Amino acid sequence: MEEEIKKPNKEIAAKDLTTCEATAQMLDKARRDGVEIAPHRAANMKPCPIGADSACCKHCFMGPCRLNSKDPYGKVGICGATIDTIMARNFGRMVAAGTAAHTDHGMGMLDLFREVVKGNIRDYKIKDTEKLQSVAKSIGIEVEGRTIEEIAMDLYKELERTYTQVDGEIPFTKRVPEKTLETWRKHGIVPRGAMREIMEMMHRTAMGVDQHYENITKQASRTALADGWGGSMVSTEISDILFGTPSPVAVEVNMGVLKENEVNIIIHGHEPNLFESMLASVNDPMFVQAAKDAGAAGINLVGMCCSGLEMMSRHGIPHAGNFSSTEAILVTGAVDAMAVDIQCIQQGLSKVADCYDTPFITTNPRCKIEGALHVEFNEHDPKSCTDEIVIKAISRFKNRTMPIEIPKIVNTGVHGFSHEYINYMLGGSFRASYTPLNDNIINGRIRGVAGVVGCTNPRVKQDYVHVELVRELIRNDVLVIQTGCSQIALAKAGLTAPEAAVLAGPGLREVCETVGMPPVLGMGACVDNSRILIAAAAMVREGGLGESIADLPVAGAAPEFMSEKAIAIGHYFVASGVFTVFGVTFPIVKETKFHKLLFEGLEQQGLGKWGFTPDPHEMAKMMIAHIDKKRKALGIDKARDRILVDMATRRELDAA
Ligand code: MSK
Repeated sequence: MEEEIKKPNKEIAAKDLTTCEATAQMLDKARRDGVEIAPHRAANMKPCPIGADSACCKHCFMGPCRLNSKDPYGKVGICGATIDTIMARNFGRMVAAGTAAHTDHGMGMLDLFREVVKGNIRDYKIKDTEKLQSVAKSIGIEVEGRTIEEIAMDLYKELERTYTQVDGEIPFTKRVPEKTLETWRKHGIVPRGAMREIMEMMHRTAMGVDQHYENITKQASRTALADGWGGSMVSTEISDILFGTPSPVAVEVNMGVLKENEVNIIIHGHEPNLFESMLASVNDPMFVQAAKDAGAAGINLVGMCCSGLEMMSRHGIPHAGNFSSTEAILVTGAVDAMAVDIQCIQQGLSKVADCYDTPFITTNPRCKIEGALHVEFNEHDPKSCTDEIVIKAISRFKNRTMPIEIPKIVNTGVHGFSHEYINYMLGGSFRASYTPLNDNIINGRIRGVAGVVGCTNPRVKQDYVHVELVRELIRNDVLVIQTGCSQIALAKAGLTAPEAAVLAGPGLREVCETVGMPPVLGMGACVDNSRILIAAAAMVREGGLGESIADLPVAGAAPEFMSEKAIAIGHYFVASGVFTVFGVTFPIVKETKFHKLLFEGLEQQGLGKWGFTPDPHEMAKMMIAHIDKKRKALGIDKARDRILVDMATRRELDAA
């Protein structure tokens, strides 16, 4: 799909690289300052067309072998591997890498949980005991008459199986709708343990092992499910138990959250523990006084990317921007320290930070960057790291030499719609349930639900595809749920505010105005896509919308994806039964058997399927058509026709 990728052009104007005005302002400033950031690099780097199509193999050194995507069956690799084998192996390894990232993150959270429960770590504690009990109950752990510590230790032991189990089914398969689970069992794709699935995926894709694209894809599905219903879900649930389950909170988003007269500290990455401890350090009266002594009005802690999403949802901490703005924000000259942990940390940050005298600090032993200062974060003594970050930031503030230019743009929206809160919001505290959501889907006010998630990618205009797609979906009465950098794109566009209900179609607008919710519900970080799976399972359990996730009138999209993690997420949604559309590009050659399998065959097996288009309007059309197809299969398409007639009639009456 090479032709879809933007061709390099050194002269691309900032407004053509991003729809984020603040980032555009900083792109212009960076050019004036002679500093290069990712969108500039992207404009000067033509993607390898064979790699973009996944038509090359470098799994052994008889090659690397390059096949011709214009004539995919015209040649094979030196070992005889066909285009289908090569693409399926590459795809499987992307899924394994993405799954490894989420499961390693989740295992880190579980390690922390174990040490907290054992009393070996005292800086954190179990904050949400109600959630602890409900998660334990959901996987069959007895909670009645037992202490929190007893339940927590049992939960730890049970969830550890998510990673280490060598045979059997991972614990959260108990949450999967029965018919979906039956389909997985039939195809032999129920995950055993994440480590085993990732290991087997890597083995099977080594030279001379699995050379049937269908069999490789099966293992890719099993591996991806070990992420969505395993590593990612454990991460979300344990983070909620330790740090609190999010509930709606008004949050300021965009670069205007930086304050010229305060010490600005940015935390970027994915794990919530570093950020939670930063919060404690910046509120330490000793540091507040030190900042004042340095001439600052205070210390301003803000988040970016998914670390930021974790903290905005739980604490209302301001969020400065998504992935494609992480270098650009340093160009403001106002960042007194940027500390990072893991994932989506661009190496280029180190050089840009250096240009603006900003301390750039890595904190995690799994992520060191040449040129960055490393201050290791250790949960047994978290403050020694976070205090040092604050000291460095105050010192930089005191010695600021760089001219400061902060884009004066701030958008306010409501975020923090956890599965638990949606349940409560719709059903009320006495009858918390998904019944009103299902009823409104059945009666047609809400046409369906779309998960719009994922990264931004400098190969396309930042935020544009996310925002256009979501506008089109809500205009067509599709309720949108969000995570990751996409959520920040929509927050900057003002669509996460309840007032955005006016942009929705008549049915969705009515529901939003009745409940007081925005038409776009932000659910958290990219690891929190597991909340969407839990919500989908709850919709099936509630009844009236079929028996499996594949029956639901729902669809998913990652319109500007860039990460292997996104491929893993996309594939666990597909394997769970969801039609999932990606933008930018897709690592596959059309008119091949592997393409047919991903884009059609998996659906025929009772799973979901992949879709691709870089165009947001086409993407919306594909998703809505799929939702309508599912409505028809459920026999609820007529209800929606009636709603539309009702509204037209109502409008005529209004006009009369
Ligand atoms: S941070 S994986 S750019 S969503 Fe989770 Fe954003 Fe994508 Fe990274």
